[in-house]
Amino acid sequence: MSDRAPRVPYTRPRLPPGPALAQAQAFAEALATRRSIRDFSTDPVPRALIEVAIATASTAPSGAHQQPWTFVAVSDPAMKRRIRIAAEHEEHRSYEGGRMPQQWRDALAPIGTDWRKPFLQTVPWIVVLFAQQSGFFPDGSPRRHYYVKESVGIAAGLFIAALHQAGLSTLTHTPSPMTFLSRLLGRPSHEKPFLLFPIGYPAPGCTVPDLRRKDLDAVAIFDPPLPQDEPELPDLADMDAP
Ligand code: IYR
Repeated sequence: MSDRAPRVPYTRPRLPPGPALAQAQAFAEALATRRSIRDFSTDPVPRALIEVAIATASTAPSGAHQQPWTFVAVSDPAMKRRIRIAAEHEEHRSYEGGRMPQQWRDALAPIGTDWRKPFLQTVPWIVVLFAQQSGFFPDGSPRRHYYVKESVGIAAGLFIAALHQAGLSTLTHTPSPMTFLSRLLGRPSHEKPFLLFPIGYPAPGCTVPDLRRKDLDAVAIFDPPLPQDEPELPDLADMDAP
């Protein structure tokens, strides 16, 4: 097929199982110290740290390698103030205006959140991640994007890990609805706001809820048994026939 991309060799250094496990465990322990915070220090964060975290996020796998994400980084105090006010306006309507069902409020009670989002104004950086529902062919015509939520979700995970590795903290914030961000940040209609990340260092005296993470047993199943009533397998040889 003529449209197939040229291929290049790919190898990785293979560690023996012992060192591999030690390296993987060290990574797991490092990520286990990550927490979402809401009390941010006002200390400045160099732009280069944000840039490298975005570059790391952008290594994520994506549907048809379309990389359907835009990271908008904001340090301008006037823009942060606008974002805070608009977010609090929406959140107030959600928390206090009956837009949030009681069941949802109950689920959030242990976290102790409310409509107030002062950190949006005081953090050194806000990064808003947009999901591109479509993009463009080189001739400028629209090009559909595939598996956008999956792709952007993976990029968000890598972004959070990269920030943590840089000694920074963040919060996966979802002021709802988030449409005000498109207008404020001047994004086109084919991009939808996906997540908002306030980024900085924890403030002195910062606390987090005393949460526990689920054990491996509660989140992983290894080798489930084949179902008893498994039907005969189709003959794959038929599928290769011309
Ligand atoms: N968007 C609201 C509500 C909220 C929802 C969930 I699910 C959370 O884990 C935390 C908050 C807010 O940001 O306060």
